Amino acid sequence: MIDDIERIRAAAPAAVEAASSVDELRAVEADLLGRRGSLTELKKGLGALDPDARREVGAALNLARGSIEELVEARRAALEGAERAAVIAAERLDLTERTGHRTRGALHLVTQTWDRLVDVFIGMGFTVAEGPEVETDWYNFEALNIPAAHPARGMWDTLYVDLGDPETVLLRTHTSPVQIRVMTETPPPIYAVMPGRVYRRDTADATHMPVFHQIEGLVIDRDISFADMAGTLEAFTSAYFGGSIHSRLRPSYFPFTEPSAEYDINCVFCEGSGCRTCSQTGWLELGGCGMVHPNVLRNVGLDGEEWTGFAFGFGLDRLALMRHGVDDIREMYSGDVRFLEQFPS
Ligand code: FA5
Repeated sequence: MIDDIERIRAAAPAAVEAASSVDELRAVEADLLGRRGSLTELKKGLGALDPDARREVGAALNLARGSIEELVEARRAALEGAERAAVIAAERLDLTERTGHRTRGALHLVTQTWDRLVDVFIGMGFTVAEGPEVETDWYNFEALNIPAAHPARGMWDTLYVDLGDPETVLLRTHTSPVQIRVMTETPPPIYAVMPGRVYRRDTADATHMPVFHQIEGLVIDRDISFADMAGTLEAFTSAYFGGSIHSRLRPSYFPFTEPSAEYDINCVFCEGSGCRTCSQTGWLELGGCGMVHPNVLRNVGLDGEEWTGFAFGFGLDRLALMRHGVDDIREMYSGDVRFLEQFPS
């Protein structure tokens, strides 16, 4: 029996070393030390021995068990360490993948544009107001002289919210409802800009997003004329784009302004000489504007004989594209670090 014990002990290191995973090691351990293992089987023969031999064989069995247990424990620690290291390596996130990574983040281009626009208008004497993104039909349409079933509602593909009566609560399609809120809450004179996020059922393409931003402007005072609006927009254009870019107004239609116009600026890509982006016209359309319609003044309880004013609404994302020469609005929302890094502050 002593020989058998010695044979098992001598073979154990190679068997333990050959186990290449914790599971395999568990099987080897069971073969050697388990309830049906080879050492346990030998132990069952102890009862048949005389007392001296039993003592001698028993001591040899205990020694062999002790040394095999040590081997198994050492191998288990090594295998567990290797398996943990493999998991860590497989799940490793390489945060240093991009060279020249910055230690500090920056505001998104839209936020930077928002702040810059607000700064320009504050410099021109305007205040800043904001309104809710979930609006009622009254603020987004009715009060702006767009009654239910009016064909002009087709100008804005609307996303309705499942609240109250059908088609009474919606995601605002423009920032113009904030005009109504400002006029009902603040007595004139009013000189305010209203930046914000808006929603339309538009398909994303190079110049459109279903969620985008506008900045609304509203002036209500005595003796305000169309010339005041044209002058204000031209002053804004040079302050925001620099002196080489100018604006023009083209006749247009909005139910809440009369007369209405489209606000264009010289194409910033070709500076007016004509290119693919501006369809060879030399001009880029940025928004709408006009004199506040008498019906709108009436809807908010203002006397149209005493007060007149103008309003405008520009695509804020488009202003950002124009100012920075970006030719696809979707780039701004891709979250691609290579794009974002170009606008550090
Ligand atoms: C309006 O939304 C009017 N509320 C503007 C206005 C305000 C007119 C006050 C008169 C007085 P319009 O739908 O044209 O108008 O949108 C204004 C600008 O928002 C567009 O010129 C464009 O620059 C931008 N815009 C419109 N749709 C999108 C879109 N899907 N993605 C990005 N920008 C857009």
